[in-house]
Parts: sequence; structure tokens; C-alpha cells
Amino acid sequence: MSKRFTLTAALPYTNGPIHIGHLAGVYVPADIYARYLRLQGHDVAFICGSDEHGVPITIKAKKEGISPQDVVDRYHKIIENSFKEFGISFDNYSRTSSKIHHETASDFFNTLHDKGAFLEETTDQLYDAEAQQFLADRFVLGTCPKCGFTESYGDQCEACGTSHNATDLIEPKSAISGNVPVLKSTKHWYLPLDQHQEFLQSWIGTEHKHDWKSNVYGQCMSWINDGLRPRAVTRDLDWGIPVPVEGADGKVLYVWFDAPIGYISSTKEWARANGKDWEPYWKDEETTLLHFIGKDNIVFHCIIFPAMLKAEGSYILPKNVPANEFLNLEGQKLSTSKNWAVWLPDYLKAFPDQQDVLRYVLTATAPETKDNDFTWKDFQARNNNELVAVYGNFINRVLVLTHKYYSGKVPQLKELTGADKDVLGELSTTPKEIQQSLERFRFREASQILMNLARSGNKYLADEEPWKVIKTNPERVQTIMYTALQIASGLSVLSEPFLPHTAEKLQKMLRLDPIPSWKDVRQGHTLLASGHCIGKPSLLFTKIEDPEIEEQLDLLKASKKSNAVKNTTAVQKTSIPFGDFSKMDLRVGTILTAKKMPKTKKLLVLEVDTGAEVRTIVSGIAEAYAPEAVVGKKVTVLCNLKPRDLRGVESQGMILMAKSDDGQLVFIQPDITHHTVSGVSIC
Ligand code: B3M
Ligand code: ZN
Repeated sequence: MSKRFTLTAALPYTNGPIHIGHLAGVYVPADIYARYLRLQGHDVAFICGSDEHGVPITIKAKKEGISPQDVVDRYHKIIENSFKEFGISFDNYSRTSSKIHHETASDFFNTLHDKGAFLEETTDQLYDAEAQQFLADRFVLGTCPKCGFTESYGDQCEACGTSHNATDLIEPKSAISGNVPVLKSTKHWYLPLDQHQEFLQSWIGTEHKHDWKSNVYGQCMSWINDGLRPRAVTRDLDWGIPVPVEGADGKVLYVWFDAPIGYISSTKEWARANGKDWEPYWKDEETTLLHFIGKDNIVFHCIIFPAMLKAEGSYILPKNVPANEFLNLEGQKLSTSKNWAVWLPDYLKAFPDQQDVLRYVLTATAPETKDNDFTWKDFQARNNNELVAVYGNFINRVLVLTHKYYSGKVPQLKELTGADKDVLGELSTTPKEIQQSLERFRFREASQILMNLARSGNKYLADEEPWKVIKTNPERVQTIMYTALQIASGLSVLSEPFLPHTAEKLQKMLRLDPIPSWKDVRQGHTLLASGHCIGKPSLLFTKIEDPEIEEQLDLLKASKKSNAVKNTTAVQKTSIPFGDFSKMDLRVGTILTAKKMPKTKKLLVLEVDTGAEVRTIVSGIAEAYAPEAVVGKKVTVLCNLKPRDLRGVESQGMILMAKSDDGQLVFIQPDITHHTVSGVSIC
């Protein structure tokens, strides 16, 4: 039996809010587990914090013209608040920009450095000559050498999860300028994973063959079997923790080196604030260390971080890394850049006080063994058919009838029938069943066992019909209601890990004081004594109507539409110096005449008055505009485009056009504001 548990949940990158995919994959299962362990009376440190280094944050800062610190300050607050709202019960939520983390990560690096655990090597790395910057991690895109995905990052391919070196990419391109990088030599510190190969092979391959999830085990073994290679743990970047050794100016720790150490610094911060010793939580063999992560983080938590911990020498290794697969949204991969997501702050705006509904749906459909799909229709159905119709309905009937028949007082238990014994028996076996599922990290299964108990309670009432029996045998009804009240109390205890807000509300309604323990439920103790007065009932869940769901679907549709426009309007050309731009002679002109170019579909021959002269311009707009529709229009003309011969007519310039949001070809008209045109390219 473990003496204590250290549970970590992946530190979210602080470059945006978090969405349902994060909640489903990492934070809800981790929280269920932490709450469940606490209910068992275990000593638990549930640790997380914001991952505030790394290139995604620098990129976001550049895009918005603010500093990386501004970015992380903003999102740290937003993310921390979302976790609170959704009842994610971290014992500590820290941040990697904190002093304690910088110190802890620097010390860790120094210890490894002093032990000679790194290789120091000067090698050629990708460099953007124009931006004068080395292209680490997300600053470079290219084709993944393993799966052929063309948009792989320098350190990891999001399509196949492989982690690689930026120089492994095929046809790399700078994400800053789009330029092809050059090679430039630079010194870095490498963790020689090849030297840890044998240990990892036996630690994972043999020791954890049977207790790790097959998706996690499989990914690790494929990595190990491919042969491990040294990985750089430093970068030439200006945002991060400075490499704490001499001769490392302008270099910082690789974000994936410092971030997992963030679990340790967050534990230290928590221990300090609570007068505890952090070390047993990380160094005592009797501690169970578990990392809750998404599948894209597997190699870092199962291979690189354990190799770091092992090299340091005084740390324990994780007992398990129950990584989940990905959640899709309405059949499509969740994507931050495409805004294809349900962001937690937005969810709360649409469904205030319904945090548990989302927790429940994400658990019931968790992507545990394979990617899974979140759909709004399913969300509505699970809320209406399970939470409202089963759980909520059962509780409401029990409380309303107790008030109606006994003015809110728990009645006397008379004689138990077979049906009563059956349902009470189910109540006392449910904790064990939930426990067995949770200990195998089967959260979906556990949530359904819980719901089945509510279902049995509901069925019990429907079968026993106290509302009918009250007329003929009021004594029998006392036992029925007593039994149903025990089930309701038990549900409030067993629901706590899954539906913490609901459990609390229900416990208040039942006026449970003290709140019975998990063990009380398992041992079939009386949870609510005869004569106890319960409070007034109020609804735990409310029905979600079609228009609410349609609104969410419309929001997604709008996001899809704006993506389609973005795709056609994304800046695709390399930048030009101002001098090139100023070579253009742009003038406002008026179209005097227009006729179709014979035997063509696309071309109109226009006579345009540019003020100084009348020019003939051949324009490819005939499919969008009839000749008579353009006469008299004011347009923008590029006058010094080299004359071109088009079907025997010399075209002396070009009319500038743009595409509107709905794909229409429109004139750039100097006296009209195109409200519908946004950042489109001139065509
Ligand atoms: N921030 C990646 C992510 O958010 C990374 C996790 C760090 S855990 C130490 O997916
Ligand atoms: Zn790949």
C-alpha cells in the first residue's frame, strides 16, 4: 500500500485559454482520481501549474505586439480561473515563470551538469538569416521524417507524436518569415538518451508491460525500439530559463526540460505554504507518482523526464502514466489555430453553473482507448436523458415525497423486503466497483457504474410506487422512503469525484452532517438516520433545449466559415521591402466603357479614365460582372504594370480587385468602404 500519492496533471501552455479537449484528456480524469484518493483517506499532492516558457508563447507575443510575460500573465489567470470553476481540485497551481521554479530547474540542470550527465556539442542548427534567429521547435515547420506530415514542428510532429530534432525535418521552412533556413553552428547541451536505452527498455518494456495502458506502452516501445538518440535540452532563444553555466549566453533551457521540473517546484511551493516536507512526495519509494497527460506528451513523460530523474539519482519514477487519446469536436480534430474548440470561458457563458454537466459528458465519452468525438447533440442527450431524467429525477422524487409525507423527516425503517435489500445491496457494492474501474484508470466505466446506481434508485421507486401504496399501506412507505433516502445519501458521497458541485449541493439539501465516508457506504452503514430532518429540494439539473444546442452549432459553423476565408486570405507570400511597394503607380480611375472580349469567358475590355489619360485595360472579371454593370465605377488602377498583349489587345494596366468574405470578386473602390472585405489579397 502506498504511503502517499503525487498526482501531476500536464502543465498547460499559457498561450490561450483551455478547451474541452484538455479537460477531457487530462484534468477531469486527474481530478476524479485525486478526489477519489482523498475520499479513501490517502495523503495526496495533486500538482499542476502554468507552462509559461516555450516558443508558442513567444509566437503569440510577437503576433500581438506584447511581451511574453504579458501573454502568460493574462492566460495564467484565465486558465487558473477555469480550473477553479470546473472544480479541478489542485493542491497547488503554480507557474514556471516563478522564482522557485527558475531556481529548481537551474539546480536540477546544474546537478546533471556536475555529474557529467550531458554531452556538450557544437553542431549546425537551422537559422533564419533574415530574422537573425535560430529556429527551434515551433519556429520551424517541415515534413515529418517519420510520417510525412508536412506541417511538423521542429521538436515534435503533431500528426504522429514523434519527437525529433529540427534538423531531421525534410524541407524545413521558418515559421517567422517563411524562408528556407540556413545552417549555423551553435553549442548545446544534450541528454544522451542512448545511454539510458537499456534502462528504459527494461523499466518500461518489462516492468510496465502489463500495468500501463496499451496505447502508452505501445508508443514508448516503438520509440525505444527505433533506438534512442541524444536530445538537446537547451535552445538559442530569449524566453525561458537561462542556461545556468558559463559560456551559455543567449541560451535557455528547452521548455520540455524545465516544464516537468515544474511539477517538482509546484510541490515545493505547496509544501512550503503548508509546513510540509516536499521531498517524500518525490523521493520516497513508498510514494506513488502518477502523471496525467494527453497522448502528445507521452514521450516526454515516459522517456525523457524519467531519464532526467534517473540521471539525477535521488528521485522516484512514475508508477503509471495514464495518457488519454484525443477528443474530437463534431467529427473534426480540435484546433486552437482554427478556433475549432469549445473554450471553457465560452462554455460557462452559455451554460452558467453547469460545470458538472460538462464534467459528466466528458467523462462518459472520454477518449480513453481511442480518439473520441464530442458532439453537442450527445451533450444534450446525456444531460437530458441521464443527469435530468435519471439522477436528478430520482433525487427530486425522494426529497419531494419525504417532505410531502413526513414534513422532511427521515421515516422509521420497518421491515425490509427483497427489493429493499437488493437495492441497498447494490448501494454497498457500488463503491468497490467504482474503485476497481478507477484503479485501472477506466473513468468512463466508473461514471456509468455511478449512473447505474441512480438508475436502480429510480427503478426502485417506479416499482415500489410509494405514491400509490401510501393510500393502502402507509407503514410500508416509511421503509421505501427510508431506503430511497439511503440511496440518495450514498449517491451524494460516491458522486463527489465525478460531480463535485452536485454532490455538495445534494449533501446540503440532505443536511448531511457529518458527511458519510466512502467506507460507510461500502460497509452498508446507515447514512441518514430516522428522525433526521432534510432540507428543501431544488433541481440539480435542468433540461437543455434545442435552441441552446443550435446556438452552439451555429457558433461552430461561423468558425468554420471564417476559417475558410482565412485559408484563402492567409499571408502566403514572402515580405517585400518598402522600396518595392513604392514602385507601384496606383491611381483612381473611372470606367468609361466596357465590352466582352470576343471568344473568351473571362475577359472584359475596359476604357478607364485615370485623370491624366484614357487607358485600355483587359480585366479577367467577365464571369463576375456584366459589361453594363461596371460602366461608371470608380476603381483603383495599377498604371505602371508593363503593358501586356492579351488576345491582340494591349492591356495598359491592371484593375485591383479583392475577394469578399463570401468569395465574391469586388472592386477596390476608393469611395466605398467594403464592410465585407477583411484582409483579403488583391487579385
Ligand atoms: N505544456 C504541452 C501541452 O500543453 C505542455 C505540457 C507540459 S507538462 C510538463 O500539451
Ligand atoms: Zn509525424
